[in-house]
Amino acid sequence: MTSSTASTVASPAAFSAGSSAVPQPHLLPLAFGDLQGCRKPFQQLLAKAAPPEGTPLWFAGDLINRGSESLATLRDIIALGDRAVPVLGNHDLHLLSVSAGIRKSKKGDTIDDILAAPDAADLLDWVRHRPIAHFDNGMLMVHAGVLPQWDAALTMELADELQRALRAPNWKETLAGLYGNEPNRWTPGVKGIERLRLTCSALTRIRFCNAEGAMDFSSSAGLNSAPPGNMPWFDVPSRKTADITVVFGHWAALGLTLRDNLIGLDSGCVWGEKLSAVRLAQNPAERTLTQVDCEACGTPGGN
Ligand SMILES: [Mn+2]
Repeated sequence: MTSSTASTVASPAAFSAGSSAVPQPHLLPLAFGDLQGCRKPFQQLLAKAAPPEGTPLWFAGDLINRGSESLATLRDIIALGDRAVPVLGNHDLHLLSVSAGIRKSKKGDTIDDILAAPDAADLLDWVRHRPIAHFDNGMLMVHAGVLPQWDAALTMELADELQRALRAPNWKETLAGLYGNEPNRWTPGVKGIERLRLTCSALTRIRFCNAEGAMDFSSSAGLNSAPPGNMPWFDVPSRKTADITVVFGHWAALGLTLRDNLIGLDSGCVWGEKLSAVRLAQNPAERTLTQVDCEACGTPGGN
């Protein structure tokens, strides 16, 4: 699984390789935390990190919502072409659900500019066709987390089932069936919409679960707020993804979390804290962190 790319330094040719829309797979990806429509911090962070031209740019989901520039941020990501590798987060799915009449817009949502755009149908179509999980070179990226019984292969298999269902003609019916907290634990025999809902809950919503991997959604606060008998999903003993590096966002109250096999990127930009990006070297010692301060991006009082 290990390749020489972990120590590859951008060659001079990478800087003159032509269009920035052409991904250069030999370059280490640069992974961003939840943008949530915070366009200026994103642009500042991209300029500060200054990745070589063609560097794959990974996004841990929740590209939009709650920040002040959802539409412009979404357009920025789409304009990156194949360089951009986003996975879907709960806010991205919420956008699709509101557009489809499955859910109502909530106080604090900032997705109206997307829904009212003249090309809204194209934008929403782009969002709906993004992956739920991405695995490359020993790095697994999901928005929220994974269940302890899932290894990388099973995670990708389940994510693929969900993304195929969201691309099928009856996608609205699927999307409407993804909401709810049950089932909250993995059983290999779970089928149909319950299987898709479980996959969606884990990959886009999980924070805490118990030692058996039963998810508890009652707390979205920090590590000290674990419901009784629960722990962060990544601290479950014998978690089957412990031998790879899991890259995720979603958990702003957790803050930036860097371990050898874990990269938690949501450092609360939309809450006025920081936006983070990490260069995804396989060797933890070669990873580099870049951050910018965020201010006046979120709209905690609603819109
Ligand atoms: Mn989220």
